[in-house]
Amino acid sequence: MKKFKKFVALGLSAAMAASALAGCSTTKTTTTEAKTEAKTEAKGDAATEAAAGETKAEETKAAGGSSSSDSMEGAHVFMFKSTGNTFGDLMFEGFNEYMEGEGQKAVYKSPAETTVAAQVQLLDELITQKVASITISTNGDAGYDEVFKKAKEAGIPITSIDSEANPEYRVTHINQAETQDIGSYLVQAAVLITLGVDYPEDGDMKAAVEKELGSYTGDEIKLGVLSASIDTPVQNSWIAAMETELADPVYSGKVSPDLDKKYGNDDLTESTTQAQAFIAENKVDCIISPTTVGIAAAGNSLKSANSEIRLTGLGLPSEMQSFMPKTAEDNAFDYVCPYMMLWDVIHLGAVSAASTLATLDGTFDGKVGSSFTMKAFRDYPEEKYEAYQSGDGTAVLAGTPYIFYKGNMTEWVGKL
Ligand code: RAM
Repeated sequence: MKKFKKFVALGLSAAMAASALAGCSTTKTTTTEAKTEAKTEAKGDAATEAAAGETKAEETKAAGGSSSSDSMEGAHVFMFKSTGNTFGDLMFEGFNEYMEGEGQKAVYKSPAETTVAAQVQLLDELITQKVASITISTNGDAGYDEVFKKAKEAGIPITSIDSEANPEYRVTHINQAETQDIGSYLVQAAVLITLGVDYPEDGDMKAAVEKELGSYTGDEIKLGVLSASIDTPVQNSWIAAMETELADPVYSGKVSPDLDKKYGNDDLTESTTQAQAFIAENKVDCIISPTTVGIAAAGNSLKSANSEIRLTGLGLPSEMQSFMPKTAEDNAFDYVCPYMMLWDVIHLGAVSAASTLATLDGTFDGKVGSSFTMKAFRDYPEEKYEAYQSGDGTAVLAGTPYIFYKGNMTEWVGKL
């Protein structure tokens, strides 16, 4: 019964998102693709470094009709972990569109470096400039208390998205999809890919894993993880969920419960170095990269090295198209990444905008049971979101993971 529900959830969400994303701006997609090609198609080290250098130079960027010199007073700030990350850009696209629709001004502000210190410094400046709200994906669990306290005292609400902020200071956390689902699906996909099994048409990867491992007598399968930073809350929660999945007796003696973990700090150059280390050591069968930067860097490295190591994780179809099958006729195993997953990043950003506006008008306080209504957004109808207990704080669930594989890549490449 549970499996059936999961299959339906995956199927429904893919269909929903396909229609929901039909209205994506083509201009944005073209820019994203061009940037991606420049980054991921960079063959030699020099070219890769040049692309990464460009990203670093891009200190902060303001969008939504404002420039960095404009007044920040009254603006709704969206802060990602660092600049140069399409995932962050797409979340902001949704955030900005929803805010603009409500006559509000949104500003994208992210540090060049993926560190707590760099975010704290920016936050401090923005609070002084009297911004209206802060929506943040954090680079770590600790180190924000002082600056978050300053925001609280100034009456500036903090909402976290993607990577959690301290429950004591945030109104709520906008959770992209169930953490355990993401961790479980990633492990299941990595095992099936290692065994050369296509994404099952019925969507039930766990049943396929049970069947395949039941008759598996080969060497113990070893999985690697190429993550963001060692401190990033969201990636660490997914890694913990992967370890929970691996503790299921179905994997016992067949798949190692120990993940070989490396960290590329969501930086193209560092992620490439770590992917190359996996190739040189040749100890893992499949790399799981739960970051869009890491998976694209690993795709490029594995493809260039013609490595036998396979890849899956959380990726943007537009950034992964050179490393994945394109049509149902393709042999998925001719490519380094036969299938992977993500969720509707643009819609996710819009949910956080709706949450923030409801907080500011006093109708949502982030406590368990408190709710807000998000107006119709693109092809999504109006929807109510309710806060639930999550760790020591609360969260709001924005979506579910979708699988990208040879059967639907063509459709997704232009959308996300
Ligand atoms: C990266 C970021 C982000 C993560 C996605 C999947 O862009 O690390 O935190 O959620 O990938």
